[in-house]
Amino acid sequence: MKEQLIKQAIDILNDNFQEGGFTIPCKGLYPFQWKWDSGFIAIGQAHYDMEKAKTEIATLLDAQWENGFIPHIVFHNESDTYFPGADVHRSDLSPLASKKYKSTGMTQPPVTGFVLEEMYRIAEDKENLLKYIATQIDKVYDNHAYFYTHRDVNNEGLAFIYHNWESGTDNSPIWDDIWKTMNPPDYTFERRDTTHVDASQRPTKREYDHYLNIIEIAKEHNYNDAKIAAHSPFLVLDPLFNAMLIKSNESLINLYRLLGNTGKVAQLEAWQKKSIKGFNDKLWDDTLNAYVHYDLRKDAPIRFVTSSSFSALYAGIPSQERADLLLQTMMGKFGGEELYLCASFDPNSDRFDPKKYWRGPVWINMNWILHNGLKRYGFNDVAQRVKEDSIALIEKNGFFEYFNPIKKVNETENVGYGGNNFSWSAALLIDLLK
Ligand code: 9YW
Repeated sequence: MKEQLIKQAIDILNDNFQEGGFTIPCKGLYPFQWKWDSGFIAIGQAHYDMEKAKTEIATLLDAQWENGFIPHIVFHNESDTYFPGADVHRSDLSPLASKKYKSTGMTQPPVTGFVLEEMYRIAEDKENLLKYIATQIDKVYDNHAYFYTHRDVNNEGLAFIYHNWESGTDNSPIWDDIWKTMNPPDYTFERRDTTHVDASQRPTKREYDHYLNIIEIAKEHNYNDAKIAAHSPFLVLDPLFNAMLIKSNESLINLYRLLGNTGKVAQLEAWQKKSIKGFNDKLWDDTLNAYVHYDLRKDAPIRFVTSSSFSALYAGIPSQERADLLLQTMMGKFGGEELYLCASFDPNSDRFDPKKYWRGPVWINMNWILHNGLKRYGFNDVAQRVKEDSIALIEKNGFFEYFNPIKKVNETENVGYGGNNFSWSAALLIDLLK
């Protein structure tokens, strides 16, 4: 069983690998290179073809902007199966954008630092991999410097996101109250995602109007961060995004030490200290016993529990005492026997929808983060359950993009949703099974 699943996963990744030296997340649905997908994909590739993993990350980092920014999509080709494409995003409006690649002007969770460390963990020839890391690591450092210089408006060690697509959790109910503060035009455009995937599993047209409206505002300001911070209707501190930054800081510190190149370590340690404090001070909710999102526009927390709330475990952010509380919240709300771990949104909330994208389904990349986070704090039984649930969902339904967390429904129907033969589901399953 295990060997068969790994073989299938490798076939999917090889099939999604493109000539330009990157891997698409999913045929038809997502035909370009996505930032955090590439990171997770490289972890899977590292197990069977380290050269491919190296190429994947090098290609992504090659699209870095002059200010250290790394975009969320790199448009390597002219595919028209995806909307909104390069002609909507118009990275050329920024004077700092890559001259070599068209891209978006927004980013995604900064996973690349810890991905390099994961590749090092997996590598058999560690010396050879360190040589490669030496050629890439400063670009990741520059990306972190970008976040601390241009995205930390309150100087509290936390980077803002200005678009829901930057969070990676596109249509989470977390954003619903922000949409109520906006009134975007009823844009005319042709969606492509709903030609690949059942519309009931994707965001609505009205949600897309909001997504496009924020892009238009950012474009009016030529993707200038200070202006975006002043004018974007969406300005959020996201616990997942910042946990990935903190985990990646830790990895950069470890890797620079391994390289014997410690010139940047003091700065990384200073950022790290400030970020961990900022995260615990600002994002912890004493009533919910969980980390939550924070709306910088309203200057108020967004008080819902999501799978992002638990990602802090992976970055070692909570004290053991707080981690215990977090685990209780997770098991109390998400961990019932009738559910697979881990739903993306609080299953007890009336905003929960087990079929709709980031409003409830289980995602394999989140499960991978949670599995590793739970292990870090010694919560081995729950970590094991997250792993077994991930394997069971894929075995039963296939390598889908997301899955219905309700066990009963899984017994009678196929409840893998979104794109099939999905790259990060394949890549991270390989890592979980190894
Ligand atoms: C979109 C590629 C991306 C992921 C995101 C996910 C989805 C794309 O797919 O967004 O057009 O909505 O939400 O996290 O990187 O897999």
